[in-house]
Order: sequence, then C-alpha cells, then structure tokens
Amino acid sequence: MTDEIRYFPEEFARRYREAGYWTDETFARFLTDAARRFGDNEAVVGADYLGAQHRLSYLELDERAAITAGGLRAAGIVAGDVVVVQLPNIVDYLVIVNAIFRLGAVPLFTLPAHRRADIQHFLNESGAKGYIVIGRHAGFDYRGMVDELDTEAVIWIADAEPGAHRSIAELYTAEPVAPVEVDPESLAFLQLSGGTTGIPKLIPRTHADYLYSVRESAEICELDAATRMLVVLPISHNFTMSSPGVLGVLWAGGTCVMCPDPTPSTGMRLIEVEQITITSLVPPLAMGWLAARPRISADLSTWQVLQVGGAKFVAEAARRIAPELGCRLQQVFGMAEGLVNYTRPEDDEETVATTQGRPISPDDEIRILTPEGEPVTPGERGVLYTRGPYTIRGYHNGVAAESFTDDGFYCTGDVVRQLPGGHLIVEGRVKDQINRGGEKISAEELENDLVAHPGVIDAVVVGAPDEYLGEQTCAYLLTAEAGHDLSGDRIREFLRERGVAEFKLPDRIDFAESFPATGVGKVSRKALRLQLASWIQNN
Ligand code: OOB
Repeated sequence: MTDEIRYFPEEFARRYREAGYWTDETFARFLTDAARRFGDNEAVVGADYLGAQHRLSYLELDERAAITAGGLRAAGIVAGDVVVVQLPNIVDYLVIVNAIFRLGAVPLFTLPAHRRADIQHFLNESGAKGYIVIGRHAGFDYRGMVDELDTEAVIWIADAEPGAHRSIAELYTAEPVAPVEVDPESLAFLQLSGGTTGIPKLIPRTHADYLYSVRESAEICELDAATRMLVVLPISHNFTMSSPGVLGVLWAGGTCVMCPDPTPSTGMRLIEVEQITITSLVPPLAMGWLAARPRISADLSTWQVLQVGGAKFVAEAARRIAPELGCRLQQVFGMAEGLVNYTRPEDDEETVATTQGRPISPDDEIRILTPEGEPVTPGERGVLYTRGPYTIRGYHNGVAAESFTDDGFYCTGDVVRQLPGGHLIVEGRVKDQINRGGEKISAEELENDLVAHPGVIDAVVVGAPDEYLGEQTCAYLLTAEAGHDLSGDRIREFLRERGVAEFKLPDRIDFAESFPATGVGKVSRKALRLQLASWIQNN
C-alpha cells in the first residue's frame, strides 16, 4: 500500500532534503543498518515478557525482529497497516517495534498506563489491523481489558491463556523477512499527544523527520558505542523513544538496559551493575532519586548524565543533581509533536540549572507571541509557536486543525521566554492541560468523562500546585440534587469502570453549588485555581 499523503509542503521538504536533514534512511532498515555497523555489540539488556533475562547483540536483535516480522506478515500485516503496541520496558518491545517497522507497517505507541477507553479510541481512530499487548504488568491484568474491546484487529497478548488469544510466542517462530523499501517521507508511526481537547490526538511522524531528530539528538547528547542507557520511563514516550532515547542509543551503537521499575533502589542498583552512563527521568522521579541517594549504597561512578524533562524542573532541585548524584544534568523540553530542546554539554552550570535548553536544529523556527498574536519584545514571555524539519504540520485525520497557523506553525500552548543565546525558559502554559509530573491530562477529556455520570450536571477540571508532582488534578463537580449518593471515591470508581486510566483520575474531587463565572459567563478556571491553591496552602 502506498502512502499518498504529503506530511510537509514540498517547498519545505525540498529545503530539508537539501540541507541534509532528511535522508533516504528509513525505520524499515534502521535495525539492519545498525546490525551491519555494530554487529556483536550489546544492543539490549533486560527481561522478556516471561521475566527471563537477556543480553542481545545488534545481530541477534535484528535476527529476532526479522523472524517476528515474518510472524506478523503471516498473520496478514502489510505495509501501511497500523499496529497498536502496549508493552512495558522489556526486550520484546524493541524486537516487536522493529519487526513492525521492517514490514513498512505503522506502530502506534501507547503507554502501559492506558486503559480501555484510550485503547478503544486509538484502535478506532487509526483503523488498526493489529494490537500487541502485555498480559499482566504492574498489578494490572490486560487480558480482562482486551476482552471488553470492540475491534476487528488481530490481538496478540504476550502471555495469553492457551486457546483464548494469540500469544506473541507465535510471532517468534516464523520465517525471517528482509526489510521492505518504503518512502522516507511517508508515515513511520503514530505517537500520542498529551492532549488538550476532548479526544486524545494521534501524531503522524515520518521516517525522514523523526530520524533527523534521532541522529541530531544522539550527536548533541554525545552518544557512542560506549553509551549504556538505563531505560526508566516508558519507552513509548517521545522522551524515552528519541530524545535521544532508545532509538538514539541504537543509532549510536550503544546499549539499552531495561529498568523493570522506576524506584531509586532498582535504578541505582542497575546503574552500578550495568555500568550505566546516561538515564532520563521526569522531575518527580528525579526528586525521589535525590531524596533516596543517601540511604542507597551503590557505586554510581560510571553515570555521566541525568536528563530531566517532561515538566518543569525547578532550579533549586536542578542545582542539587551534580553534587548529590555525581553526574551532569541535562534539561530536556520536548513534545511528541516535534520540537525538542536540550541544554548542551558546553553550557555553563547556571544555564543548565535555569533553562530548558535550546532547539535541536538551526531550522527550528521559534515564534513567541502575545495573546494578540504579536511578537513579544525579545526576552519577554509569550506563547511558543514552532515550525521545523521534525515538527508536524497537522494531526492524524486532520483533527484539531486550530492548533496550527495558516503558515504551518504548531501552537505549543507553552508560555516561554527566550534568552539571547536561544535558550528557552518555560514559564507556564495557556493550554487546557494538567502536567502531572510529566503525565499530561486533558481537562476537557476528563470533564467529558465526569459529566457522563448521571449525578453530575457539570464538571470543571483544573491543575493545582503540588510540591512533588508539580501539579495535581482537581475536579469540581456540580451535582444533581437528589437520588445520587456521591463521593470522591464513587466518582473515581465510575471513571475506572468507564475505562479511564488511573493517572487521569482526579487527585481531589470537590462538590460545588456553583462555579465562579468570568465576565462573559464562562466558568473561571483561574478563580478555581486560586481557590484551590489557597486551600492547599492552608491544609
Ligand atoms: C514531552 O512530550 P509530551 O508530548 O508528553 O508533552 C509536551 C509538553 C510540552 O508542550 C510542555 O508543556 C511540557 O510537556 N514539557 C515541559 C518540559 N518538557 C515537556 N514543560 C516544562 N519543562 C520541560 N522540560 O514531555 C517530551 C518529549 C520529548 C522530550 C522531552 C519531553
């Protein structure tokens, strides 16, 4: 199947090709090319879906991906087909995703934390032909969830009950297949947007645009064949995937070490045992690791870099990283839609502690605008708009077109200011999203789920400051008068039954008799936020 959609206007595509940003490289060949260059180097270390430990070389990983691709093809998966992937950080993740790529098929990366409502939406919205999911992980049984899905997609459950579903073991015994030829400017995979609207959006990334960001990220972060990355955050997240992430490591010939859980004790033990050089964390985890360091006796002397991103890392915590953990900090401010900023190895300590970095590419165009859409005076704060060689021009199926300007800039919804050297400081945001320690929650989506309860007349969701998470999620509910015995716990239970993921459940639920209104009669989220902030301070 050929992919007729052009993801960038030709004028820009030509420019990015001529600048050498976009090449003929594709994800179909990615691992095979790496195996040719790095053969017997260790590519991945970690557990498989049954808990058995593995150390796979580049050649072994590529061979497994070739066989798995054969299994997918035998089941009818062909180029252009979408396959939803929901796996934790296990070695199978890299085998399966590279197998999908090899066929020119299109993985859709979901998080292990997603639940039925999200997965159903992703299956529908992408027209997926396959869904590959772990059976049981972190106390949750995905098999029960799978049985409630309404889909025609072929489903593979990692450790399926015999007879009930296909197991991924079936994929591991086929005839190997060679990588197919695909257009480098066609769709490579679908990534998920953190979400600001009522429905989670799918982000179409092409081979050429994404590989450019992977190669440059690996260069900026100085990865090479000696790199040993501890993979703590879910691989499906753009940060862990490509900033520089597992793809950056595989491009550079290094080793990805899968971390089974994000606790500081597990992480630091693995840093010592596996001689880790780099890892990445969201701010709450970085704070947790700082707090735990004194009581963990681990030799962390190989550890060179800790990347922190996904949410604002406060300068006070940033300054503690080098003295207390013994490694260098790198701040990362990125988005699955494209633009990624890094502080650089050559930046001075103050820049690393107080900024969120500068863009990857000289052709990342940055506009910082006032609410009226005028450019701010340089150095002043405003809303960040961006366009460039790896930033999307639209969402999958054309949804939320209002997030893009007529001339193709993506409105990030982040409020930033830019220093003369190009570094950005994230100051806040205008989008209707809660950033709960790096996990993004759309206020509108959650409000829609809340008003689905028969006892709820209206709902407003806002973020409130939280010392650990940065923000917590608070829901205000206007309730019907009688007949419903409501409590926060009952509401949470209702959301769970609807298939809403645990990380989206409100931390606080308040029942209100009315909502403060703005002058134009809309609910004032600002007033609610202030009310909450003062409540939190006094409790
Ligand atoms: C990363 O990607 P997403 O798509 O989950 O979320 C993007 C949003 C940004 O628009 C911004 O609001 C926030 O997350 N964000 C940060 C930040 N990094 C991301 N806000 C403040 N400081 C930071 N350092 O979160 C993501 C993607 C690639 C690399 C790193 C993070």
